[in-house]
Amino acid sequence: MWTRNVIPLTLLVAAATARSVLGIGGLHTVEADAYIRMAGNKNEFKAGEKYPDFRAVCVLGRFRTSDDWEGSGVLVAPRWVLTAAHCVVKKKKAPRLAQKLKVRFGSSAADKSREYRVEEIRITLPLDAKVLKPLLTDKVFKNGGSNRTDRNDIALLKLDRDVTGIPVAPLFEGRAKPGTRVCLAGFGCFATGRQKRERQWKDDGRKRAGENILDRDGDGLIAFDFDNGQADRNTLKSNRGLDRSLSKLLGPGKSDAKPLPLEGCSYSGDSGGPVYARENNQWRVLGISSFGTDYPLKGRRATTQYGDVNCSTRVPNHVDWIRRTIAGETGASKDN
Ligand SMILES: [Ca+2]
Repeated sequence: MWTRNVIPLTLLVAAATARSVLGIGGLHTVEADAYIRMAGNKNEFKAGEKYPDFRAVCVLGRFRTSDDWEGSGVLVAPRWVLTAAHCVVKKKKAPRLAQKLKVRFGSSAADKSREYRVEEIRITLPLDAKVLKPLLTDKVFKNGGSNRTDRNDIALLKLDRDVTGIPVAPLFEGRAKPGTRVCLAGFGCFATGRQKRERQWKDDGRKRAGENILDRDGDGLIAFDFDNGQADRNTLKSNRGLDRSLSKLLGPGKSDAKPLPLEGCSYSGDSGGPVYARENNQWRVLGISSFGTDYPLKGRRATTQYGDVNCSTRVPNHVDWIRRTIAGETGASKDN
């Protein structure tokens, strides 16, 4: 999975065009459908202590064609979806908010049965070209040399009516502990860490989920890497090869090279989707998938490979803004 628009998670690809392609990355040693079953909370993946309830995860786009969608999101109040700003800001010339967006809940982007119209888009920063251009151009989301990685890649979408029958996802409020298990979900493409080439990716609009170990609870970003057990792919063990500014944002720390059974990372199309962690005995949204780095950190972009680092906007930094916006007490940018 990855964010469609942001690089997969920003580093992943940036995509200014509607879809850059990666999606959830999974282990090549695991049956690929397990990631779909996990997102559907089927059988052993039942929502509870071990897995979040993934029904709150939605896909976002205009849906003029089956391919016409921009990223993922998560329901955080009956009428509000949290997503990534890069999924809703168009970057041609003067940046502007995307129009005519809809969200769909369910297991597939093609399923129209639970579709809601987006009535308003709110972002944390004023919609000013001077601010947004550096913030949301490809460079922001590019792997490697960018020193402009942002930490405000977050947006709220107000829907045309309340979503019923789907529990809202609670927000993470405190500090998360590196080493803790996280779960992530999105509608992005699927590829294993061995499928570098785009033609090998499965872009079927299905919802997938994966798990990982949080490596950093950093300065506005959280991060984990995509492991396969090989020490040389354990990028966050020492931040080796990471862009210096990103390394600074994430801070020092450790990382284990051992993957979890359903190790996953976000890719294109997963942008805006949630990263859940446990707090007060609840699964809560700790991160919103924003960008990713590409392994090797220098060289070709936009691949899903073991060693990639996933970065998500740190939700606890924005909890006050989220609550104020939902309560209607903010003067932030509105959809126009
Ligand atoms: Ca690792």
